[in-house]
Amino acid sequence: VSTTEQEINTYLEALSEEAESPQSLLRKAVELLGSEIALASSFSVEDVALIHMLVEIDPNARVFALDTGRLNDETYQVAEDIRVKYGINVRWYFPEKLKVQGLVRDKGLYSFRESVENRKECCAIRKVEPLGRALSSLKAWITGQRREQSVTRQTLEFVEIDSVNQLLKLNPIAAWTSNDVWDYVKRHEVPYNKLYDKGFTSIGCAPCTRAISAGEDERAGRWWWESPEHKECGLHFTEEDLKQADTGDKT
Ligand code: ADX
Ligand code: SF4
Repeated sequence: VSTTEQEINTYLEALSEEAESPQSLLRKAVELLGSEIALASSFSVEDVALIHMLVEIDPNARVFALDTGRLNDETYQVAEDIRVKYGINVRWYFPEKLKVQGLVRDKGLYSFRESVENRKECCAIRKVEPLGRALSSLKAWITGQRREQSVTRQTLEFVEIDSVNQLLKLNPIAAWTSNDVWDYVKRHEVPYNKLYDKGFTSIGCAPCTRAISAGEDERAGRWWWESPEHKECGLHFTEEDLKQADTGDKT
């Protein structure tokens, strides 16, 4: 599907008016876009809350997930609990096997620890390229990002244009706090990743995620060896980020 600029702008306008609650935005989005919109799920607590909202609106709502090959067992477990409880078919995307084979042959299994550049290379192969394939048949995608999560997300909009991937991006719970998310999940008894009970507050790949201590930032356990302004894996880059990376400002 090729989405024209005009079409994107029309949807942007229509959806921006519906952002007073996550549910109203999702309902309008599903009504307008049907199977051309999908939720990107890492099965974080934010994503499972959104899955619960989405299936209430449309039991056939589309959900996709990127399997980097380095996820925690607890993540597969909650993905399975959610699949069974809500009867959804999750579309899993995997990285190109030749790219992964080449990377680990040339640089080993933990190259991402050696530099920000190597870490971004691993994320590019294991997450960003598969994301491109997942988005190729869509006009919009939904994420569980929140403003509170990090310095890089403070100005997040409910509805924005993803200029890198040329489609719309919806962040229905951008304004929610961590408490809002947990209240929702507990109230509706939505299955969640058991790593949260062990001090994790943000969960990505197993070797790049650790639990945090009291007082630490929510995303402090992600790529903890890097400084906060680097902590995006490329899934949520803007064109501006890509330009800065080219000129060396970001790496
Ligand atoms: S990341 O960019 O640092 O990895 P984060 O874990 O905060 O992102 O997740 C933010 C949102 O990105 C999630 O709510 C989800 O919508 C999407 N996302 C992150 N990782 C994945 C994944 N492996 N598969 C699908 N969507 C993902
Ligand atoms: Fe690779 Fe770590 Fe990025 Fe996962 S989070 S894709 S293991 S660098």
